[in-house]
Amino acid sequence: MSQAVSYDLNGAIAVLTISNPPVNALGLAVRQGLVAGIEKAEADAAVKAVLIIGEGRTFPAGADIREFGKPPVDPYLPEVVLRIEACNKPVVAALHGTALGGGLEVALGAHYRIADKAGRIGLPEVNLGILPGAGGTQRTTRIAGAKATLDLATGGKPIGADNAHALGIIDRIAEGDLKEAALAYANELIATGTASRPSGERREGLADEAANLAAIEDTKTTLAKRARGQFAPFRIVECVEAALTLPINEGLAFEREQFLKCMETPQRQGLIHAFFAERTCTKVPEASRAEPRPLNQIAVIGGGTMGAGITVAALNAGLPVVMVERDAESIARGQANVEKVYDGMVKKGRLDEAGKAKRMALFASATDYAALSDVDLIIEAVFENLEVKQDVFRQLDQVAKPGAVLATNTSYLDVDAIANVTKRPQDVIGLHFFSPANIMKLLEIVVPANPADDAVATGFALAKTLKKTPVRAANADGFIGNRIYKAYGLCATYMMEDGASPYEIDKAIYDFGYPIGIFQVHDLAGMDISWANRKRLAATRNPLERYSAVQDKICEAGHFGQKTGRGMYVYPEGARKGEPNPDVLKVIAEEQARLGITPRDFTAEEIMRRYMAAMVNEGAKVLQENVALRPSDIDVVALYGYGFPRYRGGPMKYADMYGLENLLADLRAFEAEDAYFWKPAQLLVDLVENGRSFEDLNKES
Ligand code: TC6
Repeated sequence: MSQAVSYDLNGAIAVLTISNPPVNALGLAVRQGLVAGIEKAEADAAVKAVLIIGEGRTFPAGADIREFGKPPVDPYLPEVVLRIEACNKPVVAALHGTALGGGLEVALGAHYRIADKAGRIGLPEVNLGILPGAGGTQRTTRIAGAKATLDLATGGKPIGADNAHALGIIDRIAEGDLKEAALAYANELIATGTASRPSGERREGLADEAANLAAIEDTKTTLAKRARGQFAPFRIVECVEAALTLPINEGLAFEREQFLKCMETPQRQGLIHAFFAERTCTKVPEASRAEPRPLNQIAVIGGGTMGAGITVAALNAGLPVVMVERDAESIARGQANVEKVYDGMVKKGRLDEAGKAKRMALFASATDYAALSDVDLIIEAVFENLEVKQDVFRQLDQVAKPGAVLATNTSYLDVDAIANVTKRPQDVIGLHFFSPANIMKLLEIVVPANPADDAVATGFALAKTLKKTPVRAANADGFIGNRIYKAYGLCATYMMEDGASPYEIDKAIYDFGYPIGIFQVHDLAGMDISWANRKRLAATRNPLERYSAVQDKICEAGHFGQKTGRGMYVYPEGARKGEPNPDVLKVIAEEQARLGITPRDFTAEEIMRRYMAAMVNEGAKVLQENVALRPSDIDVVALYGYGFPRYRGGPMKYADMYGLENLLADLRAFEAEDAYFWKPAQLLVDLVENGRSFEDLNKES
């Protein structure tokens, strides 16, 4: 037997224990071990039943994702599952932890399933751009019907053992020790002479034809919107449809075909890249050298939108928060901002009053900095102005206990300039939350010049507690995200001035897979914010940088976007979706005339080629300046903070797939019209010269 699957006898039961830490993924050794185990059990007349169980924290959490993209090696998972199902002795699977994807499919190959009460099961393959390709769509449909299968396989979210039991996917819930309960179950099957029961031959799930057809139609409708642009979810629906009509062997063959099609898509590559990228970003040098400091109580300075959002994120995570504001009126407003978020959730049915009360019980407020003397981490979230923030930090330095981590929530400001007003700059970090802070997953952790390792590690620990995705950024203007955003924002503005209308540009971006276009983002965020920023930077702007005044002119007319009912779009009374604003087209035409630009046509393809080239080129500069640790961290920032379509993996992954030499050729072509803006990053030039990719840099990090 392989080491990955051990074989033991317990009375008349052959126990196959899978051991492949950390998550018992179904790599080659496990697959071989399972087949060998079943064959050995079949060959032994003394064995009357087989038990498959996982060692450690979980039943297999799926196929080994690291094997995808490499040449597949026999035995493939579908064959392993068929071999288990064909066993002439009853096979019981005992599930605990997270029995996901291929793991659940192995369990469905078994004839009976028992699960630990706290166990979770699921078919999350869709999140990786593939589908349950080892019979999951066929067997689940036969047991539990189309709706349950579609919910699991197109939603990708695991469900609890109790729910799975109610659906018939799990036969029994283990009270007490899982292995003991599973052995007792197997012994019961032996004692009662219960035969094996192949899932592929079951028909309970096929009984209600009308409900099954309705589930297919409903899912198609939902996916048209939710899974726009994606490949795998629609193939899953086809597989479930096939399960309703085809004999099992044909259904399995159809599923396999669709699975292989999914494996060949760039979407599969993009999504699997995202899976590993969001795990790798937590691995930073500081956290590998030091343990985080304790995090039992935090404070938030400022009760505006940002402060309230951060507070809600912490309260949701069960972390007590004291909010501090300068006077009674402001703190009342801050608390009201927090409650408003919860009231909105209650109204939408996402939280009940008891849930709100439980969270608010962790909330305290104060108007005196003395209240901060015992907190472990203080997050300053006041107005985005260096002097104001420095003033706050001078006061924090007086009252915070030794060892408290002092964090500034800023999107642009120099964190060292803030840290250095204190006598403990080593305890200061930047935390760039994204708005709304209780929803957005991204947290840039800004590391100033000389931080203590454990202060940085505490930032990462906070992100974990808040269930946020942290990315380490060096202290440089705009950090990672906003700096890159500025570059492709400028690119969009230049295209607008050169002849692509903002509505064509937004449509191209939307069709690429973003939820909304960049000009819609401006309207949503308020155009006055970037206008103020442009005015602030006017005196120091590099004269070589092309400047478009179109959006300034719109702001000068008092049109700031959604909040004023007019911006790049017009918003008829109460509407959230805008319509093209004819005044904007007029301003653009006037600017073109003033600057002597003859507008030209842009195809959607060219728009995106330029947009991506600007994004990736700036990303490469961010890397070469060590502002980001690795290309995949930039991808995580784009995915979690800026709406980049996950199935494309992120801009740097996109660039690798597009070909860095193609991207460099694009930049060189654009450079002829604007040598300053389009100058290729040296890193990109070097990578192309050496035939290397961003993925090579990821591997070295
Ligand atoms: C499938 O099954 C297809 C079947 C059809 C075939 C025909 N493979 O997330 P964590 C690693 S597709 C390889 O930090 P948690 C992970 O990278 C698969 N590696 O832990 C990390 O490594 P690191 C369907 C895997 O407790 C370590 O394990 N299944 C796999 O927060 C710990 O992971 C899924 O999509 C894997 N399958 O969460 C499930 N899974 O330490 C994917 C994890 O080097 N996995 N690793 O960074 C998960 O959702 C979560 O990992 C979890 C555990 C819920 C299992």
